[in-house]
Amino acid sequence: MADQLSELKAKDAAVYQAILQEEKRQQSHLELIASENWTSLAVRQAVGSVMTDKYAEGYPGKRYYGGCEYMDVVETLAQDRLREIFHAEYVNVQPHSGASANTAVYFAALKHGDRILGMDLSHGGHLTHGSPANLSGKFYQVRHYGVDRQTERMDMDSIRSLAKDFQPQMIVVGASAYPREIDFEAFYQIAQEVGALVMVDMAHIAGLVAAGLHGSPVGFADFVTSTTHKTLRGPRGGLILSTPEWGPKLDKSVFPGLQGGPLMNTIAGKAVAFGEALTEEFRIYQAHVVENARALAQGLMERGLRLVSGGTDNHLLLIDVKHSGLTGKVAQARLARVGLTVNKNTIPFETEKPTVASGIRIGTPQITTRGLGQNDMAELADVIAAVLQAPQDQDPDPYLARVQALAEAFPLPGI
Ligand code: DSN
Repeated sequence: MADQLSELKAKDAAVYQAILQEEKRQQSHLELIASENWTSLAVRQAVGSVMTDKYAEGYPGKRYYGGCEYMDVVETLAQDRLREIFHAEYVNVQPHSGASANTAVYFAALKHGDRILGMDLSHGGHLTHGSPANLSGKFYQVRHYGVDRQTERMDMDSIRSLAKDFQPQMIVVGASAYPREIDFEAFYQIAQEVGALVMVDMAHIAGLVAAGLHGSPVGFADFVTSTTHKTLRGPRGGLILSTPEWGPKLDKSVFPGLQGGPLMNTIAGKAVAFGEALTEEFRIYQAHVVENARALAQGLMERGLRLVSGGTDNHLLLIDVKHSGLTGKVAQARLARVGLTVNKNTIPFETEKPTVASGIRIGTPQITTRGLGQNDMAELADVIAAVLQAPQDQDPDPYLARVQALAEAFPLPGI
């Protein structure tokens, strides 16, 4: 990478140094943030290209600027590939982020003051699913469903009762810290019973869905949104899938409703990533993501850690570190000292502030992109369990050395 940045090095040493340091940090640490991944060099080259210089407000064939012929080429490629991956009829690749995609759907389908039913943030939901801190919680009346206290899984009967009582205009499905498979068909049936629309935000699991390793929401939702940079392994951004009748409203809601010029360099990167997602190699990669998550979960539980819901069906696990006498904040800091990057996370029926939290969330997408396999999960589980269960004054160096050995054995591809 340093070779490719010679101009930046000469012109802006401060930014160059920060990029180089970040690259070194990513190389030397194992990134276990469940929502992160490592894009291919081809994706990063598209994102870093001259496509960033062009205004292209509008959509392919209907732009407000001249000179958009190659913008149309990349956006059409991104759209066609996205349609093929998820078998969707309507697609929009312009949302700058998952939050923008969700907001665009709300603006297309709801009126100010309508009712939405979404998953509670502390049970694994997302800010844009009706948190009072987010626009979705300010513009709409919100009620939240959570997981069952015993099973720590979604209980469809209690969600049905809640929906019948609240009569939402929209049910929002999807999560950012839920380790179990989501039953989209059951949500769709509930929505049919109460006359609600369904929006599935599949940001975390989009790569698994693309690979057929998690049930698809397409066919069981009026709208499907996602980010492009998590399991899907594309550049940072968002997307929307829907049915053709919603197309005109969604197009207008994204542009000019919510955004101006699309980020055409990012859309070029999305096109490349969507092309990658159509390959057999990608399907095998996703299978390894899930296998690694299961192996890591198993290894951690065997070493005495408590996992929310007792395991995982997808790419992430949620560890209840309160059970080991820690807070999420302390656990995150301890793991950082040995080169493991995780995030503190609230767990169902949380008793701490979100800035402290009782859990940590761990995901396998990025380490799987590096090539770590199931055998390495035993080593990783051993280090994580030892660091979380050791006394406060433990010496981190032996564990740091073990993490560094793994990081060196599996360098990030494409640097
Ligand atoms: N912030 C993302 C995550 O970490 O899951 C969700 O948007």
